[in-house]
Amino acid sequence: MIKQDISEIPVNICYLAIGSNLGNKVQNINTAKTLLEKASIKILNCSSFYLTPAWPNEKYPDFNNIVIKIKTRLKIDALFLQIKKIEKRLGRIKNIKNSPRTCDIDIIDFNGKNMNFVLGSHRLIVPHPRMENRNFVLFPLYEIEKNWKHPLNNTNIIDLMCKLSPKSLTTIKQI
Ligand code: PH2
Ligand code: MG
Ligand code: MG
Repeated sequence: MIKQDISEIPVNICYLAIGSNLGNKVQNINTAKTLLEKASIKILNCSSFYLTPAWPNEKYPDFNNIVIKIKTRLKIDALFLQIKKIEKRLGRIKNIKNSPRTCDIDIIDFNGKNMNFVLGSHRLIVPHPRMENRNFVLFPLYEIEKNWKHPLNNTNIIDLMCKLSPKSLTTIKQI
């Protein structure tokens, strides 16, 4: 068998949103970053932390959220499996939808592609289908990638931010 030279495997550029609203939120997010780096995922850029009310149930603890830009030779399915492993290691348990979680890592954009497929018990849709309405994704993404455009319709990130509700614009705090 001929071994494939690593340099022949294409590099993927991807944006991930990481959130935590349970336990030591900052530490959870930092641990997630360390574990991603250990899994052959290079972090190219990282936003500041943003504090946002839990969506849709504001009675839950506030979230800390960040967005990172990564480079990896992992294909999207392998990346997704790594993400699920890391969420598990951080103590995430499968729970009621949108209930508090120690760590949630979402693939926002993978090579600017549109993808929609089933992986085990998950349906993976990229770009993330609800990102346009989420201040906690758009603000940190804008901080690290001012020229980012939505892969489906080419809308630039400032235009997406302008469409957020007035409340979404005022309840997010950069920390
Ligand atoms: N993630 C959710 C549901 N609600 N709200 C905020 N503010 N931040 C999140 O990361 C978040 C959420 C589902 O993963
Ligand atoms: Mg999420
Ligand atoms: Mg998720």
